[in-house]
Order: sequence, then C-alpha cells, then structure tokens
Amino acid sequence: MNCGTDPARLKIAGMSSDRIIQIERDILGRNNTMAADNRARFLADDLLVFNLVSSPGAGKTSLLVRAISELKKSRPVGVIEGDQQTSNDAERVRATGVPAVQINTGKGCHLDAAMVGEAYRRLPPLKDGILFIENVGNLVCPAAFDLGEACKIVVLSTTEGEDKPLKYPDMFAASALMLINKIDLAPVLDFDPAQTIEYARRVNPKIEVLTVSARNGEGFAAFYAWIRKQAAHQKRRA
Ligand SMILES: Nc1nc2c(ncn2[C@@H]2O[C@H](COP(=O)(O)OP(=O)(O)OP(=O)(O)O)[C@@H](O)[C@H]2O)c(=O)[nH]1
Ligand SMILES: [Mg+2]
Ligand SMILES: [Zn+2]
Repeated sequence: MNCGTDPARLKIAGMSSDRIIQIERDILGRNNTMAADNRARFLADDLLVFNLVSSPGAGKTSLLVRAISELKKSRPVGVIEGDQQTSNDAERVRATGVPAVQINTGKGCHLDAAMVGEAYRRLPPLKDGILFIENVGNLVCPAAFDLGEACKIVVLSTTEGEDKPLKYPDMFAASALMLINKIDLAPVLDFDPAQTIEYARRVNPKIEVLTVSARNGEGFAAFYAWIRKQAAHQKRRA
C-alpha cells in the first residue's frame, strides 16, 4: 500500500473510501502497538534511539558516519539502515567499526516498527548506548510511522531549498530536531537558513535547529551537546 496517499482521496475500484480509511487506520494501529513494544525494549536496554528522516541524499549517512566515529569513543553505538535496495549505507557505517543492519524495503517507501524490531534482534547488545535508525529517504510517509524512537531528527540540506518545511509539514511537525546540513554549500546556493528556520517553526514552534556540515564537521560540537542533553533527559525520565 502506498502509505503516502491520503486515504480520504484514494480511489480503488470496488472499495468504499470508508473501507480504505479503515485499512489505513488498521495498518497504523498495528504499527503503533509494535512501536510501543520496541520502545519498552529500548528503555529496558537503556538505549537512546533516534530516527533520522530526510529526502534522498540530504546527507543522513554522511552525518552518521562522522557522528558515530566520535560517539563510539564513549558508548556503544549501533545503526539500522533503511533503503529500498543495496547495503551501501550499512557498509559505510560498518567501515567505522560500528555494527549496522541493513533493511531493504523493496517497493516500500518507509520503515515500520516490525522491521525495526526484527533488525534490532540482529544487533549485538548496545546497553547504555545509542541506536540510530536511518529511514528510507522520503519526506512524506516516514512521518506517520512511529518506530519506538525517542525522537525523530529531520535532515534538510541546503541544496533542497528553504521551503521544504511548508511543502512537507508533517515531517517537520513530527521531528524534535532539524539538522540543516551541507551548510558549507550555503554561500554558493544563496541558501537562507533564517528563512528555513522560520518556515519550520511555523509548522512546529518547538523544533530545535542546528546547522551542520557532514563534509567539514561544522556544527557537530553542538549536535553532540544536543545528544548528551537527550541522554540526560531520558535518564531522568527512567
Ligand atoms: N558538500 C557537502 N556534501 C555533503 C554533505 N553531506 C553529505 N554530502 C554529500 O551528499 C551526497 C548524499 O549523501 P548521503 O550521506 O549518502 O545522503 P543520504 O541522506 O544518506 O542518502 P540516502 O540514504 O540515499 O537517502 C553525497 O555525495 C555526500 O558526499 C555536506 O555536509 N556537504
Ligand atoms: Mg543514506
Ligand atoms: Zn511509505
């Protein structure tokens, strides 16, 4: 099923729109139940889990490769990679010495909680560590699928233009942090970070924002500080 379709507008021969809406509700309901199971397991393992979302090529894997090279010095780190095809991204992550499990979704355009629960069982113990889930590159339906993460991090790169939060508001509304990546390219692209932040806060007034470059490491100290803050926050709640 194409989960990015608005079920109220979708037309399938021989099926009423009420029935289509019901099917969509069932899918999301089942996903939420499994996401709650994942979340309980992650908390029991003292694991901090982030779900990275973005359009294809915004730089999720590049950000991860740089961040985990640093973060792995102080705690266990693991990665679950989601792509329609290939294990390129898992291989890039493994090259840093961190375990990674690749999920291939085939025709699917997002990860769901069942896929993540199964992939998590294939990772070594990460107690007291961090698990990054890199979702399929897609700014639409991954917003609707809870995977059991502590929060979603949306990556928006300077090459995509300032208006993406307005065009794809659900993703920005669902995320706790927006990383504006490829900031090294901002001058040549005439990219306006302030305008982007203003748009993102129109759809999510609480979203936190950091500007980074996975290419040269700019902004990563602030990203690590943000992760430490999330870790402390989770420990306080536990
Ligand atoms: N200049 C510049 N290029 C970057 C930066 N981050 C990533 N790139 C480049 O952008 C391209 C895509 O990066 P990836 O890390 O593969 O992006 P992704 O979001 O993981 O892509 P998918 O998994 O396919 O959705 C690569 O050519 C990277 O080298 C950055 O901060 N600055
Ligand atoms: Mg990637
Ligand atoms: Zn999808």
